Amino acid sequence: MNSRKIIHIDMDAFFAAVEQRDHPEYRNKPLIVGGLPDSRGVVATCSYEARKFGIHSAMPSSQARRLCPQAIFVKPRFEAYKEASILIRSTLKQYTDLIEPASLDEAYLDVSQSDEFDGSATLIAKDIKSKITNQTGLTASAGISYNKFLAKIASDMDKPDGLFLITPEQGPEFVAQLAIGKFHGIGKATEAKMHALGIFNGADLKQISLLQLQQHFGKAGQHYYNISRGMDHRPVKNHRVSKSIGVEITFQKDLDCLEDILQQLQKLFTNALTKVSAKKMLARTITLKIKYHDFEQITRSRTFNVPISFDFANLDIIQTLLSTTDVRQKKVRLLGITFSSLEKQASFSDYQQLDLFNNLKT
Ligand code: TTP
Ligand code: MG
Repeated sequence: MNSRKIIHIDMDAFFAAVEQRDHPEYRNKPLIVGGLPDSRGVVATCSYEARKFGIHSAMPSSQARRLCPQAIFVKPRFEAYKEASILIRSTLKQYTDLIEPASLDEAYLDVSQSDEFDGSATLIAKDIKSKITNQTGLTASAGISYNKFLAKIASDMDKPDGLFLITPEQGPEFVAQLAIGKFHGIGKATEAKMHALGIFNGADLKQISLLQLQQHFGKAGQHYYNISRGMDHRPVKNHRVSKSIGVEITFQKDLDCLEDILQQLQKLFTNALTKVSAKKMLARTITLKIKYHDFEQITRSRTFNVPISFDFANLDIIQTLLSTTDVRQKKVRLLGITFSSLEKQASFSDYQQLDLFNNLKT
């Protein structure tokens, strides 16, 4: 079997690195981004200079200050991180379409089909790293391996500014010595459960039968069985954002009554907009599609300056769109409503980590 070539890119001390880039006075200093120490806030992340003091993400900021009184504390500037993240993603897109963003500061790439650098994933990763640094002024670490599980672990091995390869030959041995708490996807609760079962590293995990793993861990059992052998078949999935979302309906009997047509279109409007909002998207363009009984097909669009919402006077919009069609003269076989010019509803909705800031009092 030909093995895949997966690269995992993870930015170094991401929020803190953006702050140090934008504020030279913070460079080479212990810097903490998150809640301020006199609030009940927590550390979102900290510079590598601060990590030497034992400070890490999710630690109460007050504790961080005790560990390092001279540390500089700053509040997060999410828009700046989002901007950097967009720039990083556009850089990654220059290498392959098969990119799976995992958070604002990390992504998987499948470069199995890439023939750049004679197909060397390590050289591609090196090039990605230097391009990211040129374009954003930030450093990234890259992990290279034959699956996502190992690529993710590899990107953590040589941080910051790291480059680490785990080959198919090294994979199983690498996993065998790895402490169970270092397995990505095994959280604190599962780690404790594994310890109670006498599982402390990959080699211990490999000793447990698939059946037993399934009994103890349910559906995840198969995944644990696989990763203890250095195997992970999950594909790199690019959540390609659809350019449009719509619904259409073909009638058994052609419509010739304007009232019926209006009623159908209002229903389609609601159904299509429900789909848009279920995807946590907003749309500014609406397109009406009509296929007449003679199979002639037309579309009519309108774009608004603001997102189209359920409160919109949809009947007015529909009537405007219909006004330059032949619905009064010709019978209608199919109607469709599509929304486009889509954007994400909330700029950070894909970013669950930020829950940590819920109790941020400043
Ligand atoms: P990470 O990649 O986990 O951390 P990092 O980039 O700061 O440091 P490194 O990868 O070099 O170890 O997370 C990316 C960003 O996500 C981080 O800069 C801040 C944010 N974050 C939180 O807000 N809360 C958290 O608990 C974690 C882990 C990260
Ligand atoms: Mg990171």
